[in-house]
Amino acid sequence: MYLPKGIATYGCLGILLVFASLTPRVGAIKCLKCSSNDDQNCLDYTKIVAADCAEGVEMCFTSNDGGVITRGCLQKDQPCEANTCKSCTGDSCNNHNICKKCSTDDADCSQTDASLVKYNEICESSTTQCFVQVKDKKVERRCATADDSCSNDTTCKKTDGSISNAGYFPTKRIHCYQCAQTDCSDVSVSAVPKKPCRNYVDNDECYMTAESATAVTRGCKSDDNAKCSTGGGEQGCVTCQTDNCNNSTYERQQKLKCIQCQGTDCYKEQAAAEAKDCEKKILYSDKEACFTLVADGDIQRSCLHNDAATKEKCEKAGDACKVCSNEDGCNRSAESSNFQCIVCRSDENKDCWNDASK
Ligand SMILES: *[C@@H]1O[C@H](CO)[C@@H](O)[C@H](O)[C@H]1NC(C)=O
Ligand SMILES: *[C@@H]1O[C@H](CO)[C@@H](O)[C@H](O)[C@H]1NC(C)=O
Ligand SMILES: *[C@H]1O[C@H](CO)[C@@H](O)[C@H](O)[C@H]1NC(C)=O
Ligand SMILES: CC(=O)N[C@H]1CO[C@H](CO)[C@@H](O)[C@@H]1O
Repeated sequence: MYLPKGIATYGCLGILLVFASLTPRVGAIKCLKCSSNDDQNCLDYTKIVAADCAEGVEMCFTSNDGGVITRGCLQKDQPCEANTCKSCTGDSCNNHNICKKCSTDDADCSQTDASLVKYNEICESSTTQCFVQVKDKKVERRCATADDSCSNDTTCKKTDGSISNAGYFPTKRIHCYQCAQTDCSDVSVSAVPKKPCRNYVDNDECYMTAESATAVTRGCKSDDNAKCSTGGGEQGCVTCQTDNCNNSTYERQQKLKCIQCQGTDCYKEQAAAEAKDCEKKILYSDKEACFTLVADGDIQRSCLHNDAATKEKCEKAGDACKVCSNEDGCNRSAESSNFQCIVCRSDENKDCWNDASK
């Protein structure tokens, strides 16, 4: 058969090229290649597509540099130290799962969501689960081991997927303002941290206590050395059960409105809409309250904290002073005047004219 020289040469080259692309190149493998520095997907191997390594490369690696995760082809002389790097043989073998790791000694493991990159840890394999648990009231996070098992899913979780042990844990735990002394005076002004409590216990509460406007302490009842650990029993301690509820200033504006009246018209039932603001500022530990006091042939309805003398009078009056805090104008119900008539006759008793008390 006759072929022009040129065609024969190109034909041969074409066959060679086809041949080369069909046979695997000796020693070249595919690895996952990425860095979490420029692609967060690198933390999740399922989102990374493997790519060819250069000729001669036989291993892949996943490395951790201060939380920055890098996956790639391990060059011949490239170091891969056991504590920060995992190497492996086989296509796409560097599909290690990534979890958060921090210990019970690190308060931030309990008090933050552990989202900081420094907590990233490379697990043994793609199927290694993430683990988070409460241990001695503190949180621990890491890659799970075969021995880890959870008996209570509130305080222990073993989960699939990358970074699946991040987030506040247990999910439902109270957050409180936590601070002491001057920077603690007004949480709306200074950047007072509001965060989960250091310890995790059931039915925890936030507290606030203060010796003065500049000596305020806020925290969690469960804190080691908490100033208020019994829940309001101690002098000046106020506790509460909702997130960041311990936010009061030393003195605060009252919110409750009270009926405020005195004299004859004050006996009858009052309209709740007539309730007025209680203007005096009260201490953080004072409970807002309205009162109705019937004594000495007079009636007074007002705010309990308006002045110290009235409060004292109300306390001394016992049942004659009714205190309430449940709603605006709660001190509105009718009171019987219960007045007594003085009975006398001036023809029998001269004093009856102008000094009837005798
Ligand atoms: C699980 O732990 C929570 C939180 O400590 C606790 O309230 C609950 O009673 C525990 N449940 C069981 C079944 O032990
Ligand atoms: C204090 O917390 C309550 C809710 O618990 C909220 O309604 C109020 O605005 C907060 N006050 C300040 C000063 O943060
Ligand atoms: C105030 O009014 C409420 C509702 O009318 C009543 O239940 C309560 O006993 C009254 N208390 C005072 C202090 O007047
Ligand atoms: C909303 C609010 O102030 N909640 C509580 C915060 O803490 C103070 C003092 O500890 C309580 O008096 C408040 O009820």
